[in-house]
Parts: sequence; structure tokens; C-alpha cells
Amino acid sequence: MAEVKLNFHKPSLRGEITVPGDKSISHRSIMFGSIAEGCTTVSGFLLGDDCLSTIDCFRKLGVKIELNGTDVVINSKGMNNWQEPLDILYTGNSGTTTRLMLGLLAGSNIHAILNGDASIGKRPMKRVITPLREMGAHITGRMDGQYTPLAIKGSQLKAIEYEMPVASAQVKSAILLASLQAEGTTIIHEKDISRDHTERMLRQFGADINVENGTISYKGGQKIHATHVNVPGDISSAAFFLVAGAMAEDSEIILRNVGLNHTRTGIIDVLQEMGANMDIIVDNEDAAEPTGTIIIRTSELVGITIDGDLIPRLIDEIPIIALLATKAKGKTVIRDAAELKVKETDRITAVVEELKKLGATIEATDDGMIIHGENQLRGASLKTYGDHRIGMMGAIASLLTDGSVKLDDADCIAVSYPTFFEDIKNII
Ligand code: SPQ
Repeated sequence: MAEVKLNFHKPSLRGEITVPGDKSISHRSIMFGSIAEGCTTVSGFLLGDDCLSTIDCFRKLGVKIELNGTDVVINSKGMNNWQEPLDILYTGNSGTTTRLMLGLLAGSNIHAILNGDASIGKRPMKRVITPLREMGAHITGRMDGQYTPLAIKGSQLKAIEYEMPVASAQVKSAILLASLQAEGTTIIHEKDISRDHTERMLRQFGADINVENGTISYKGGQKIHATHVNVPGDISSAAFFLVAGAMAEDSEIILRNVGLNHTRTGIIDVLQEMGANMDIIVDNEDAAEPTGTIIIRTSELVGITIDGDLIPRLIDEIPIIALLATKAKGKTVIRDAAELKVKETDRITAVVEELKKLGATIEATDDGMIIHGENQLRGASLKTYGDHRIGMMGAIASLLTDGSVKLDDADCIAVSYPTFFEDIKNII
């Protein structure tokens, strides 16, 4: 594990960053390219460790995947011709790979074993196994399939009608991917809408999917056609620099190629409500996944309440939003976010503990946190808990504190943003 000492503090942050590919969309591009028979090409692919785990799993299923920089060429004989893997499918640190693979393999004609790292071993799988078993999936595993390692024997599935108990794109996507092979029309009801990249990509690959007022319907057995996928920049990665630009003195950062899918832009709503000085220029509103340029400047911020249906639209940005709130005037309350406890680490505990070390006035609640603003942050030695988003929160804090910030393990940042430290150098 690489320990790093960061002395980035600069009074002014200025420069441009082209945001690397979206992690959620990169995973799905490999999955859909492997399902479809023929040649799928991908540009702007994220070379993060999680997405490389997804590629590795599909190579083990016999799909030919070539990487050339951020371009990918996938040649597949179609999901009915996947090979039974000789080895376990190792999903590394990636919850998305693990859960979506379960959905895909459930209706296949092969047997496979899925396992990941220690963090994956603690993440709940029952939320995916329950609806998949209802569809007829044969899945066994530790504690009756609640945790990895998991064994799955593909079988004939039937469609279900399912009310989502939590707002989760991974659960929704696992069901949708299983429904590709299921007999009948699968219906999913979402109370709060989670990210919709799977639904958009199904359309891009030529499938007919109906989405209306939180209800999704998909008829199994449709043909998925190979195509080209252009992966936009990851707004969850851009978020770190949006916050840095708003918090630092005399700053202006231009972020290009930011994905602006409405189910992901909660961070923009929050920045605007807190009073951030920012401009957004939309490039292509009608693309499968819209993108744009965001210019963020030093801002006078006020505390706000973040809750309800906004939470799934910014769930991964909460660590960096908590850092932002330490500068705002007044109190920021984050609630309805208990899902944070089952991410790569318990992100409520991790954020509160590490921000306290930096001098923040912050307290944990059952489903979020309360941050009292206008704190002057100081240098400290921080733990990342092996969680990329906690690591990047600490690194951004080092841009804003007088003393240096030490991270016990910065390697985890490569999970979603392998060029993070190079991009920091573009703005200091
Ligand atoms: O893939 P993983 O490990 O679950 O990654 C995280 C992240 O911070 O990058 C969550 F820890 O993102 C999830 C996100 O929180 C990615 C995702 C997706 O691509 O479908 C959906 C969200 O999770 P969930 O459980 O709400 O569906």
C-alpha cells in the first residue's frame, strides 16, 4: 500500500481538465459489447482498476477484447456462445462488476464463480440475489448467497414484477440484464430514480425498453445489436475538482467532457443551491449520454439540506460534498443516505472520522451527517480505508489546508481515477 504525503496547498487553482471516462458507463459498454454478437467499439473508456476487472471477467468467458489507449474493440460470438470459465471471475473492488455479472450470468448457459477483494466480501449481495432467485436463478454462496464468493449456474428465467426496496442502479441493472434472457415482460418500479445508464444503453444497442413515471418494462428475448459507444467523462470524478475550485481562493477551473445525465447531476444542483459561481455549457443534449463543459470559480457558499430523491443522484459525491460543506456559512444536513454504509467502506463513519482530523465540526447520524461550516482546515494524517472516494477527498483537502496531508494508501484512487494526481498538477 503506497503512503503519500501531499503538500499541494496553493492559494489559487487555475487550469483545464478533460475528465476521464465514466466508470458506470465504461463497465456497461464492455457488458453490452459482450452480450451482442459482432464487433462493438468503445471510445473514451475509463482505464480504472474496476473497469479492467470487468474486461478480465469477459475475457475469461471467451470474449475477445482489445484495448488501445482509451479505445476498446470487443468481438463477441454473443452471450449464448460464452465459454464456461476455467478460473473464478475476479471482480476486484468493483460492486458494479459483481452485481451486474450476477444478473447476466443468471440467464446464461454456463456455471461460474464470482469473487472479489476484502471490501467486496462485506458488501450485501442479498439485494440482487433475492429478485434473481424470484426469476428462477440458481445462486449459492457464503451465508446463503448474502456475500461473495458466489456460485451461479445459468438457467431458464421468467419475468417478474419488482418493487425496488432501495434506490440502486446495480440492483435495477442486474434485474434488467437477467430479463434479457427471461420469458415474458419484466417490470421494475422505482420510488426514487437511480442512474439510468443501463436503460439508455439498451436503447443504444437497439432494444425496446419502456420507462414511464418510475416504471420500467422490458420484454425478454430481444436481439441486442453491436454498435459504437462513446463514453462521456465521469461527473463523479469531475466533482472533486468542482469542489476544489469552489473552495479555493482566487480560482477558476474548466472541466471539459463532463457527463450531464440528469440521474447523475445532483452535485450541480447542490453547488447551485449553495451559491457556487459556475457556468455550464451543454455540448450535445440529444446524445445517448449528454456532455458539457463546467467552469467553476471561487464561491461564497451557504449550508443546505440534502435529502430525498436528490440522494441517488449524488450518492457517490457525498464524501466530497461533506468537505465542501466545511467552508459553507451555516449548517449542512445530509440525510436519507444510509446506503453510504454499504459502499467500499462505511462512508458515513469514514468521512466523519477523517474530516474531524482535518479540523471539521461534523457529526454522524443514522442516515447521513451534519456539518457546521466555516471551519479552517489543517493538515493531518488520514486513512483512506482502501476507498478511492475517501482517498480523493483527502487529496483535495490538501489543496485547501496550510499543513500537509498524509494518506495511508493512495493506490485505491486508481479504482476510478488513475490519472487523478496528473490532473491535480494541471490546476496548481
Ligand atoms: O461499483 P461500486 O464499487 O459499487 O462503486 C460505487 C463508487 O463509489 O464508485 C459505489 F461505491 O458506485 C456505484 C454507485 O454508488 C456505481 C453504480 C453503478 O454503476 O450502477 C451505482 C451506484 O451504486 P448503487 O448501489 O446505488 O446501485
